[in-house]
Amino acid sequence: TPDKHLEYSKWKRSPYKHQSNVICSFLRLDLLPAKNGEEVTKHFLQELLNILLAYISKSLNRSSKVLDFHHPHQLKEGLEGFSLELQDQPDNLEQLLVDCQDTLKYGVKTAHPCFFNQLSTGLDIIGLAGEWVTSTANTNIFTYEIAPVFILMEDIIFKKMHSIIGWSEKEGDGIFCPGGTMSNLYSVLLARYHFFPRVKTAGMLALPPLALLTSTHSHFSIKKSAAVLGIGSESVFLVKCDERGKMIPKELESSIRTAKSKGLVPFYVNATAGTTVYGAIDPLNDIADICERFGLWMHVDAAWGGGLLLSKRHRMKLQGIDRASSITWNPHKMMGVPLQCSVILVQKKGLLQECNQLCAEYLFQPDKHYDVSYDTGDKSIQCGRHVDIFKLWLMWKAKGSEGFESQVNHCLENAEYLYYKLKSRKDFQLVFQSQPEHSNVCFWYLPTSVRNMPPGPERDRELHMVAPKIKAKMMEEGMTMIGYQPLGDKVNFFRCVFSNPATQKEDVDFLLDEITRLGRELYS
Ligand code: ABU
Repeated sequence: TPDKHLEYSKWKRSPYKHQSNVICSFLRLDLLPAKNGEEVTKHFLQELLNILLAYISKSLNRSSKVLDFHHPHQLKEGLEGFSLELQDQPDNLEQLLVDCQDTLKYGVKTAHPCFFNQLSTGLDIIGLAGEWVTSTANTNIFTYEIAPVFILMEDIIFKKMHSIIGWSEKEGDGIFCPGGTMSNLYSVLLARYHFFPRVKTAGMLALPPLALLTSTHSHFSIKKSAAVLGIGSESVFLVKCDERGKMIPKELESSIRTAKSKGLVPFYVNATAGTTVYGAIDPLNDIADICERFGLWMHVDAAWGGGLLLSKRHRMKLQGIDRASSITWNPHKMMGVPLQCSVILVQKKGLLQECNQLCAEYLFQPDKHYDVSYDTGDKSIQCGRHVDIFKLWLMWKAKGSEGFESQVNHCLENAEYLYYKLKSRKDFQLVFQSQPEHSNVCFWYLPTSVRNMPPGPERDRELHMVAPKIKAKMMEEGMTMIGYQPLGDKVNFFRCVFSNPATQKEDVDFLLDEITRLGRELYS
């Protein structure tokens, strides 16, 4: 109404939170595509941008908290006017802005330099801009018809990645998927189709009893893939690792023989380049030799380790990756691309298409007026797909390959710094003594009481409780965040990972100071 638009000019003059009586009169229906909705839309989005900018600055401010922790029941009950409940009546635009602000307030600032909890950390501003552009374009990436630029960008990025891996120009294909688990699922699906193409139409009846091999330290998604694909998680043979978490090639050979002796048909080996907890990289060339000898599909789960390929200093750790039949690589981890951004790369051209295509006639019409090989959506097991390429492409433009290289090197330097710090301390113990290959550093904090105990089950029981107790207090206070887990015969230990370019050595020092402070408070 004209009155409302008069009021809008008042709103425009000062921040929305002091003008609630004015902005309260605007609702979603005042935004575009409403007639004359441009001004309200512009103002609403500008206010949102202010909220986002304030959040980004706060996330990068070391004196602000990483999180303002509340238990699920507290958030469900509602906090200071922040209610998750939905009503029949629409809320006004001011309330929506406050909801956006509160959503960020009670979330976790994963961009904070002291957030060490996950493999995906940080917030790349160019990547964020890319995600905004992508959301504004709001298209699907199944056909060239509706995503011409994005489809070509995918093609360019795949070629870049193939060449970094060392595949020839004639080789290589790929598809973006929602996360590393899905990328790994594709690898099992493709391997099975490669050896048993009848499975696509005849299903499980076309298959002998199959076996997959992966290491005890590998990601759970390999077992999950076997379960999802009807192969069964019991058909996954877990190959023993050395004390650093690397698959032992001799053990792989013996597991293959064991599977065969049980009447199973091994067809797939997953080698991990960057295990989730230790960051271990399996001996890829040795595994490739074994796969060649036994005629098996070799997949490399480089979800975490793929980023190392961009560093001249570290890429040799992945020697042999070019021999893989398929590779998972998550740019949303080490390369710092905003979530989500994950690919499955396949050496054999055309296999993705053959394995997954169903030629839906309403989408993939063969008689379109352009080169329909660019309608890449039928390579996917999904129909609708989010555009994950643009933020990666834009970041690559902004940094160049060299920018990614220095980012990766910086993260590994932080890991090295933490490793040497821990080595010199009596109140910390490294889980394994050798320098980590990736940016994972695993360690125990040893309160004096535990340090004074002789090795044995009683000490282990005590030590097992240290990390969860410290983590609980750490989350309540909110100044930093780090993960912990048990692994094999090792009781709960901390895992620190570096993928945030904003993290500096002073943040590493702060983490150790915090663990020590909290530990002393809990165990004094
Ligand atoms: N495997 C997905 C990532 C796990 C992590 O951030 O620790």
